[in-house]
Amino acid sequence: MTRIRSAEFQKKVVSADDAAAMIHDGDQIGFSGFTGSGYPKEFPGALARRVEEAKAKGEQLRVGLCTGASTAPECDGVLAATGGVSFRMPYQSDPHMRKAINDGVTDYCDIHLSHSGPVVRQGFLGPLNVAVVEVTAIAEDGSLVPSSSIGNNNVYLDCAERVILEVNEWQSEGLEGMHDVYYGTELPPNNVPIPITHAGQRIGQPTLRVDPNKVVAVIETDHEDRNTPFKELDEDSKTIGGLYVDFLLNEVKHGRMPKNLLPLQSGVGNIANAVLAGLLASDLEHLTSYTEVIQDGMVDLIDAGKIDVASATAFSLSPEAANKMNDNANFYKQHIILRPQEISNSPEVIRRMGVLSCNGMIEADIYGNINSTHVMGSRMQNGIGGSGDFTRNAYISAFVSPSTAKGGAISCIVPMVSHHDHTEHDVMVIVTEQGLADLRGLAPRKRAQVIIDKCAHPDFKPMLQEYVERAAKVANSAHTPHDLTQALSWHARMLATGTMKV
Ligand code: 0RQ
Repeated sequence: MTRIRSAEFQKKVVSADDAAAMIHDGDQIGFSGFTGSGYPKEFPGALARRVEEAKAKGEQLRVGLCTGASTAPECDGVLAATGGVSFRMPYQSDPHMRKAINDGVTDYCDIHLSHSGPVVRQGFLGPLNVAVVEVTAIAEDGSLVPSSSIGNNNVYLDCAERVILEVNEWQSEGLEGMHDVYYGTELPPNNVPIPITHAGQRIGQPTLRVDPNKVVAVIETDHEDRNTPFKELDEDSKTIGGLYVDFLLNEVKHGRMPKNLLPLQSGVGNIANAVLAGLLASDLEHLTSYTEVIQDGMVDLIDAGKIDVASATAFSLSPEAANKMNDNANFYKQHIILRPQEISNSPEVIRRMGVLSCNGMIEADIYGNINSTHVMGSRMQNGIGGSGDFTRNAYISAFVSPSTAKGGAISCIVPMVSHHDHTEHDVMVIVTEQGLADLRGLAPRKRAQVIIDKCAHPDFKPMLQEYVERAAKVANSAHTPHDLTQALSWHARMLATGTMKV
């Protein structure tokens, strides 16, 4: 295969089944993969078959599954469906994996993406037995050309005792040169500043390193990334996108930001994509992005000449945009840099550059606390992902969501969030299709009124208003008034009255 340009690695080519046979019960495995791109395509299915065979014989084969972020049905899905995943970190969005986590079959360690590489390096998760990493090619000197995501691959390749590579011919060879892999991070006390001051700055090398002696298997494949299509933008998403862009333009007008804004971070999903569509419709130019994922809206902005450079760790593209990327990778690599996630999500770099963060949420409370992860406080949806890395360190941190969920049955604005991911101290702006609440400089009681007035759905405003007034009386207008009997029972009461149908 021409993609394996090193004779030493050509000798290690085996089938996925043979590679899966090298896995032992209890192995902790570091997989490549981030938001549906760059995950191994053949190995997980082969390992899932082995788990099923072991179960049929009454034996146990269970492994830990560490990644960059979410993968795809062919990776998270097939493995979780067997019940063979004992541990998962740091972000997932697969229905089988979600079920395994919520059924208590899989222990899920939901940590910030910027922490996920370092905790492995620091040894906090024990030894990493195996790394399974997809690459675009293996160069003559044995260095690895990364594929459509980098994620934690640099860490897993460095730390694993054994390495299995998947060389994927579907990935464009034009990706070579798009990546910037930084090997300057050290553990405290030897860590030094990450020298990035501009989204377009390259500070590392285009390839990943691996000790060839650790490579026990190389698998060949020609399989596309998951590439979920985006939904057609609905009116609410367009309204939210428009409100956020108007807010940014107003910041420029008041001299709080340059004309080309500051580097943009955009979360995953359809609303985040709608925000990017709002930017496309604006007159803004020479924008930059320092984010985690490049989604369709970002590619459109590059095509329109509106974004000069976008830095991320992965693609998360529709099938059409993925094909366009593959066909034109040589063009896009002039505008896109993919980095390890400990760099794309580095709090230090995000704070230094003044990144503008914009992420989705499950619910916000009237004081500005955000729940990004748990439906009804208990059921894990996806995970915190990179939202905390960006929110805590952003120049302006925003959350976007429709004001209601489940066809209008649930208010996404509540008296007290049922799970805390981002506290009121970190959240500056909340946007729903009803309006935008700018919380900067506001004390809690003022924040409550602004959030109810601007963001709550009219169906739920009276209940929330009544709550605020009752809380003020019960708590004698204390700093952050709550009536705990009402606040803590809000979700349960909604369920009981049938207003919520979760
Ligand atoms: O459930 O699929 O069963 O219908 O939650 O909601 O509306 O599809 O929203 O795709 O925009 O995701 C916070 C999950 C939003 C996402 C979250 C139910 C709703 C639906 C999903 P169904 P939608 P989105 C960078 C940043 C954390 C990670 C992050 C996320 C399901 O944005 O994972 O930001 N964020 N990373 O019906 C009960 C409510 C609800 C509710 C929604 N109030 N109560 N159910 N739902 N609101 C990227 C990375 O980190 C990789």
